Amino acid sequence: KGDISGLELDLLKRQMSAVNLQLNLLRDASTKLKKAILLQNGRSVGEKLFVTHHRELNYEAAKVICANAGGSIASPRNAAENNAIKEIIVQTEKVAFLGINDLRTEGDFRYPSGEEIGYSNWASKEPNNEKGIEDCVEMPSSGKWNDRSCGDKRLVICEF
Ligand code: GMH
Ligand code: CA
Repeated sequence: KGDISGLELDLLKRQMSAVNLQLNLLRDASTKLKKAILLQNGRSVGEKLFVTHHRELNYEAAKVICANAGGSIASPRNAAENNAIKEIIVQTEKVAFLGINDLRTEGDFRYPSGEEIGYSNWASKEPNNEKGIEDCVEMPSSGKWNDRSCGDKRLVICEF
């Protein structure tokens, strides 16, 4: 009792190689899917995948679209992620919304989760909260951020 018999060891080995085979098939399938998605709709950076829905919607609608798809609105956490989003914007020739906003407290920009932002890439003189109604953030082809009204319609880019 406690020792593994030769038969049990044999069974375990066969099970391990079956699992390895399935793992390889899964890896191949996921690599293929990723290539197909990236071709027209997105960019990958590190573990993150940024994918556009190709439509322009207000912030709330964009948030719902991304959440329903199992993701969230694109929120760059570093220069590499910012650049990946910028590339989608250049490719689609549209201006996108980021998930970052100061809806809760004016001037205190946060991720949709409520966490404080640890990276920013504001255009010069931004955020300016023009007319006192700019609580969302848009990214044009420069990759630089501008605060903008959440009611405006911008390209939806989600992150997964
Ligand atoms: C003002 C000016 C512009 C700036 C816009 C923008 C609106 O109109 O300061 O230069 O681009 O605001 O911040 O969101
Ligand atoms: Ca602004």
